Amino acid sequence: MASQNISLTRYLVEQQRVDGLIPGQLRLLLEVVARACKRISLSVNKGALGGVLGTAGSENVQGEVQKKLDIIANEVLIEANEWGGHLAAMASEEMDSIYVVPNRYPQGEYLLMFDPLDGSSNIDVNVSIGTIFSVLKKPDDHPGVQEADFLQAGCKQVAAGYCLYGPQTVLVLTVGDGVAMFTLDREQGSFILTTDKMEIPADTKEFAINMSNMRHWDAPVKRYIDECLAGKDGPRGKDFNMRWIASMVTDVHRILTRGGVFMYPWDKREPEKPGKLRLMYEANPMAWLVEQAGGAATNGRQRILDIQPGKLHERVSVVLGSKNEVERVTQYHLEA
Ligand code: AHM
Ligand code: MG
Repeated sequence: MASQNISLTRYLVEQQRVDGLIPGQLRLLLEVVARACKRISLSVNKGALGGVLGTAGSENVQGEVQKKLDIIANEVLIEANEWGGHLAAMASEEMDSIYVVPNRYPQGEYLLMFDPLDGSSNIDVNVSIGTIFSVLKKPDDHPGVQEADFLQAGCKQVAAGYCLYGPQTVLVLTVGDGVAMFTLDREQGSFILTTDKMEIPADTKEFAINMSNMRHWDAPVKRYIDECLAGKDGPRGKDFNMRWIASMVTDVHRILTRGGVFMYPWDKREPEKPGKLRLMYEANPMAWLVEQAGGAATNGRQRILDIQPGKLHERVSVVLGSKNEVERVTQYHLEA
C-alpha cells in the first residue's frame, strides 16, 4: 500500500475490503477511538490555556493521584465510544471496575481497554504522553457482559495501538498485519498514513530503564544492565546509550522507530507486586505492537501475550523491544 495521502479511514476500509482482516464493526470502533484521540490531543495542546493541567484531587483504584487530564481523557473515550453499538463494555486504568455500555444504546461484541493518558507524571511538564488501547472480542457463550470476559490473554487481542501526543500527534495501530503509523494532519483533521510497516531492528545499543531503582532490582536485570554499562571493554563489546522518558508510550514509540530495549522489571520495593505496569492497558497492547514489528516482549520469563490475566488491574514485569536483547534478558532470568 503506497503511503501517500492514505487516511486512517481508507487504510481501515482496505484492511476490511481487500484483506478481509477486520470486520466492519471493528473498523468503525477503531475510527471512533481515533476520533476520541483527536479530541484528547486538542485538550493536551491547550495545556494551561484550557485549564486542564494539575491534579484533580482524586486517586484511582491503584492509589495513584489522578491528574485533570487523566480524567478528561477517560471521559472523552467513554463518551465517544458508548453510543456507537460496537462495544459491550470498556475498562480503564482510571476506573475501579468495568463500564458496561448503558442499555439505552445497542450492545456490540467488542471490549475496549485503555490507559487514557499514559505518562501522567509528564503532563504538567510538557513532555510527550499518550493514550494506549486494546480491543478484545467478548466471549459469545453467555448473554450480558462481566469483568471475567476481559480476562483473556494478550494473544486474543483483535486490535491494539496508541496515540502519542508529542511534537506531532501520531496514531500507531495493529490489527495483526504489521504496525502502521498515522500522523495527524491538523489542517485536514485526519490521520494520514506515514509509515506502512514499522520494524524494530533485532539488535540495539540503547536501553530504557529507570536507573534510580537499580538497588531494588533482581540479579538478572542487574547483570544485564551492568554488562551494558561496561561498554566496549565489557562482555558486550560495544557502548550502550540510555533513554528514559517516563512515558511508556513515548519510550515504546522510540523503540518502534529506531530499536532499543525497554524494561520496567519487578523490584524489591513492593515485592508482592509482579511489576509496576498494567498487563491489560499497557503491557498487552505494547507487546503485540512490538511483536508485530518484529520485536519481542516478555515478563523476564514468559511471553507477555501468553499470560492469563487473573484480574483486571493486574500488574506485570515488562521487557520489550529489539528481539536479541529481549531474548538475552529473558535467558538471564531463566538461568538464574
Ligand atoms: P501512568 O500510566 O500512571 O502514567 O504510569 C505508567 C508510567 C509509564 O508510562 C512509565 O514507563 C512509568 O510509569 C514511569 O515510572 P517511573 O516514574 O517509576 O519511572
Ligand atoms: Mg500508563
